[in-house]
Amino acid sequence: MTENTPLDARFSPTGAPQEPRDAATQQGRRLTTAHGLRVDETEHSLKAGPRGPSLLEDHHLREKITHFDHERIPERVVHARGAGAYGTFRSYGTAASVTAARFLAEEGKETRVFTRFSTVLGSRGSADTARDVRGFATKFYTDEGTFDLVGNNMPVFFIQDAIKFPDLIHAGKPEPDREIPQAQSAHDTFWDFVSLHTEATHMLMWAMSDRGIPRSYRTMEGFGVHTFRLEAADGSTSLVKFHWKPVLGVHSLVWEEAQLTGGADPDFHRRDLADAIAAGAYPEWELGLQVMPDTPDETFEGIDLLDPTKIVPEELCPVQPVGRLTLHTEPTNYFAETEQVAFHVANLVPGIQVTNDPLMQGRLFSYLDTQITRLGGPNFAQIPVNRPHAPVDDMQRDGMHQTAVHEGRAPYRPNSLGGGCPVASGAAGYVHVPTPVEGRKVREAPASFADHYSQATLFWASMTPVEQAHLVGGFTFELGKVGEAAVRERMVANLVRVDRALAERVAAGLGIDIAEVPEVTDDGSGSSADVATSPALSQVPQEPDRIDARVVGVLADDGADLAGIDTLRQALADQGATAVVIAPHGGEISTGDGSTAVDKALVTTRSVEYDAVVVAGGTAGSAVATDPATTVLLAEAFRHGKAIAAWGDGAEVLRSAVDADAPGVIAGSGADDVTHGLVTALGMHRSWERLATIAGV
Ligand code: HDE
Repeated sequence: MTENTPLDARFSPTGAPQEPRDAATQQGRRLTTAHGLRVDETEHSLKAGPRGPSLLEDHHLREKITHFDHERIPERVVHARGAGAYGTFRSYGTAASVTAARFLAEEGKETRVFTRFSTVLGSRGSADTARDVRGFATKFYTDEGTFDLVGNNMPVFFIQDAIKFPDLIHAGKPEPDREIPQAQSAHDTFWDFVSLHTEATHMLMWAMSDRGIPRSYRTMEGFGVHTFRLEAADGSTSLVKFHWKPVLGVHSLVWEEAQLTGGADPDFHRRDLADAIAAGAYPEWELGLQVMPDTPDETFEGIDLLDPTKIVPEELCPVQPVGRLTLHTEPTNYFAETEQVAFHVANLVPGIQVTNDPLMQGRLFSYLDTQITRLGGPNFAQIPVNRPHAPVDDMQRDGMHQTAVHEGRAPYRPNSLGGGCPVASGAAGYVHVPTPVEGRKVREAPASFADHYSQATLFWASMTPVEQAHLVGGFTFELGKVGEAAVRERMVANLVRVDRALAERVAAGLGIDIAEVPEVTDDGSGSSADVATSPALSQVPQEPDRIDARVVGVLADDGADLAGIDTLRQALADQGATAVVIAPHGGEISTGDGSTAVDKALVTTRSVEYDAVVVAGGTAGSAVATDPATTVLLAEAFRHGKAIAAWGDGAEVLRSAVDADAPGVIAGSGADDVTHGLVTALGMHRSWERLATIAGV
């Protein structure tokens, strides 16, 4: 096939089948243009000399270059970097008592979805593993219209009021004079803003914790953040928070690993999602609801449910599962689908309503508004990925990129010329729950929004010592990149309000004398500290999770125990995980009577691509044992708390690089002896004991 094949083979503007190509045509690289004209590029280049057509006269050239000139569209103003997939949501039917939305209420109901995950700050080409919040947006193509759940992987947000969003993003994006740094919050303007803006403190705890660097989209929780109002078929209402719980557990990278991955594989999360789906290890989440009574003050246990900087601890209101999401189909074309998908918080179906959360209210305006620029006009809902799967019958007409050919002559209502059609659905359609309103309309935050610290303290207190050490590391790294001493000190002063030990440890790392840090006066009244700790906030697993599509690097060389490698490969495959053979050279490694393919040459790989590393037996004294890249690979995997194993004389290779007696390091005489321990260790995600020792806690 020539490079031009896709044009002929796939693009037929009239929908007519393309003529088969004969050998002569292929040699001549004949193309069909968008207008159906044919051009022979070889002829063209021969003729386009001084005596041929002038370049502007050549309409084939103009058409091709003109289209190329317009191939880019604006990237998203936030959440520009992302990856998505199609899937199916299957309802358990358990939500019928709280919502009339059929895709949730009917047991066993299956609804097609598209989900897009994203980072917030980076440009479209930035690295996946930057420390950042992750977007988790799902479009449910329900029978009753499209419902978009446009959430994040953290349950709270930096601000309580939409009007501050441009300030937050201006502070977080690359600084405008030199446009650096890319895709990160570790710079002066971000910390200047958030240190002056104490309502961000709780969210900062999440962002600086391991939640800011997920291992995979597949191992992230998702949250609707705002409180929604659900309405049941009988008209009763409740206040509800949405949660996505990953079936594989919640797991993160460690910070050094995330940074290295940004260089070694900037597409790490995108690749992981696509690889998992391609391998049939379909990512899955349970959708759950926290259901709270719809009281006039819209609070629950003293927590203002309209304050998006507050969680409702799961210990106070358990998350009840209502259905399961399975992502099983990769998009065919990144641009057409993942780039052009347009989510909107106001895409709602009967049974799901918004609340007066002042952050959510601003979002109801922003999404449609930004998409009119990004997607070039008001008709982007006609793009295939955005099209509702329910029938649409409205009076919206014309506009840029209109692809529908509307019939009739009466696109207005009321009409008699169109027989009164379409008929407004009235009570059978989407009806806003009537809510009483009283009082004075003023631009100010309610008193209940003034507590900026108690849940930040709750978060800190709920972490294990290792997770606390990672949090200290996150703050210290980011503030260490801040040039302005006053900003660093102001932030440390805010952290004193969260927890003195946290502030002291960050201050020590920054070389700040905590005694010199000015006292912060509390701008908050009251506290919504409802529980002392919320164990649900910790990510350390209580028991091993599933290891679907986890990747294990197997260091081997010519002469290695190939039968052992096969045993390991099979044991991992049985659990849905993959073994990747790493050797000093590409091609194959062989041993007497057999050989096996090398998946990665040492020079092309780095430890961060593996969840665990194993040294095969039969490698002592071989090139893989003496290659400095092996030592680096093992040392990194060790520092990052990953499971490490070796069998036979592979243990010698291991011992020369790391402390083979440390927790999470497994050795045995044959491959059989290490597989069980390896799978269990992978399920725990890290050796938390080793990480604790490394962190000195
Ligand atoms: Fe967004 N947000 N946002 N946001 N947001 C966008 O919409 C905005 C907020 C979230 O994969 C934009 O089409 C405002 C919270 C996700 O395409 C824009 C405010 C949460 C995505 C926008 C917020 C989110 C976006 C940019 C404060 C979690 C990516 C492009 C009032 C609950 C969706 C676009 C995708 C994208 C505005 C705050 C989640 C500009 C004004 C809180 C997951 O409209």
